[in-house]
Amino acid sequence: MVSQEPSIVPEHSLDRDCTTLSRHVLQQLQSFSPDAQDLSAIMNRIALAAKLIARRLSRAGLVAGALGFTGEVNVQGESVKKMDVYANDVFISVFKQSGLVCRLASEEMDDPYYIPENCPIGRYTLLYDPIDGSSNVDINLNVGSIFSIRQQEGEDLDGKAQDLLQDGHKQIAAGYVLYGPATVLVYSIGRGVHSFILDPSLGEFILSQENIRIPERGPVYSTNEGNFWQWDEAIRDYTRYVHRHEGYTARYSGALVGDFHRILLQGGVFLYPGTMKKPEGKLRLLYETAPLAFLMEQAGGGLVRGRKTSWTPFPIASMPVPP
Ligand code: AHM
Ligand code: MG
Repeated sequence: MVSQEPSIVPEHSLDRDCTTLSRHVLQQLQSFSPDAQDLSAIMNRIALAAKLIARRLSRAGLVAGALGFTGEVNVQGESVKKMDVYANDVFISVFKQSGLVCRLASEEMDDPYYIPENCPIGRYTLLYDPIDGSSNVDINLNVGSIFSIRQQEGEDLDGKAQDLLQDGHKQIAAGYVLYGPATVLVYSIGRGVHSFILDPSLGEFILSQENIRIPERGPVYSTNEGNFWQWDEAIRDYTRYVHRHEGYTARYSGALVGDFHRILLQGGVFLYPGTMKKPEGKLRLLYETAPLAFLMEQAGGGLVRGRKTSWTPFPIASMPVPP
């Protein structure tokens, strides 16, 4: 019998309405108010930064001076890579032209970067990790960018941006970009978590999944077990438990965004407990943990700071703990 099915499937099937990121933000806010337009424009700028970084990453091995270290050490005490600097500058330059963001603070800068000409109109601050998982850059493995948007509180007259040291619930939006086989942008403005895929032929992020919910259970635990003997006993017990029971598997890429993305979609837990060198853990609250926690809570998961102060906050979801 001859099949009646069409033999050619259109590249963008017509039952898909190709929702772009900026349109989605406006739909979410159900408004064309100035605030909604601002947020939509900010997301658009983040998308532009993501496209520029994705383009650089895709050719980095062919471009002189794109890979390797700069020889500098950043405020976190870590060696800076050339891609860290490039990506950091990309975010600054796309927001310089935006008129919307007055301050940017990033993992790679000692102090916040002010754009004075934007400050009278743009009361938003962007916090970001320009390249998360930098150790993966030189070997063409997945990396990410993480971002968080906060509204400026107070006048910040001393230029110290103290208002940023506030509760993560004050974030008005957060998200990340995963540079993998596809470039994926995941964001939330406090109304669910949504993911977009960059279609390079269109140069647009197109909606791929709306209202993502983390599965209630998942097999993956994601942590750097090379630090096992530096952890608190309670964390070691937890790890022994998953070793001894069936149904769990370890996955760790060395780039938080990639590991988090897997857990968001498939369930599981990510841990970065404190170590001897970093008793508070390695993850940075403003640029990494708070934005990802915002997303995780929006997706129905949770996070735990731990019972001891030496544990870093880490997103946790859907894994049973030892009895
Ligand atoms: P980075 O943003 O400076 O690259 O550091 C953060 C990264 C996370 O992406 C990842 O989870 C962790 O550091 C990996 O650290 P380690 O190599 O100690 O396992
Ligand atoms: Mg990082």
